[in-house]
Amino acid sequence: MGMVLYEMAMSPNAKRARLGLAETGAPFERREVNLLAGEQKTASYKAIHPLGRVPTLDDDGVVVWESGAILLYLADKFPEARLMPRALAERGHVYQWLTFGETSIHGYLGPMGFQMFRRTPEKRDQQILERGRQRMPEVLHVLDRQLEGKDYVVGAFSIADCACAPWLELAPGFGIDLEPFPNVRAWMSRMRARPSWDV
Ligand SMILES: N[C@@H](CCC(=O)N[C@@H](CS)C(=O)NCC(=O)O)C(=O)O
Repeated sequence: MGMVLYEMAMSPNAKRARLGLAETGAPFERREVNLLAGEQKTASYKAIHPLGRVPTLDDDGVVVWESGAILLYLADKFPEARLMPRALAERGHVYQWLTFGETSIHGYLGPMGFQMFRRTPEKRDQQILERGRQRMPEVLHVLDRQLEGKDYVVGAFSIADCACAPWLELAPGFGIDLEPFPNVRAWMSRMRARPSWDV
């Protein structure tokens, strides 16, 4: 069977896993789960992801969900893809920024995305949108400082970049200005230029 990624093409969480997969160069099959049609809540899908979310990776019967866990799994499975540095100190930094992508970035942009994509404009919770717009500049400032003088989040490309970039691509559309963060903007351009970005 090989590797199968259950995803929805437009989902930024799925994109994290897809970026990692594409960076390995290994073949994988994509299976679209239509979240808008509720396919993630069917019994057959919940048999592989009990919370009914995307992404899920099925690697020949080894089922892993949570995009961060999928990225870590891929880094372990494909050491030659160099998605994870060898030195322990650098690995510690990858773990930190991977988690930062899941908590600080997704923590604000995820709920904003739900409002923007799953609610009609008049039903959007403005408090959630406002909180994200107020808090994200601090998160972006921290990331911008980290990227000073570096091509990627920890220096060399790693799964930390896969974890942080996909949600930030949506930030301007949510009313978050990236203009004050030149290092973030330059890094996003480098991410977009990688062949994996358009897979
Ligand atoms: N922490 C999870 C979050 C997964 C998640 O929430 N995915 C969204 C799509 S971006 C989803 O499947 N939502 C299901 C739904 O809206 O019913 C991960 O990183 O994999």
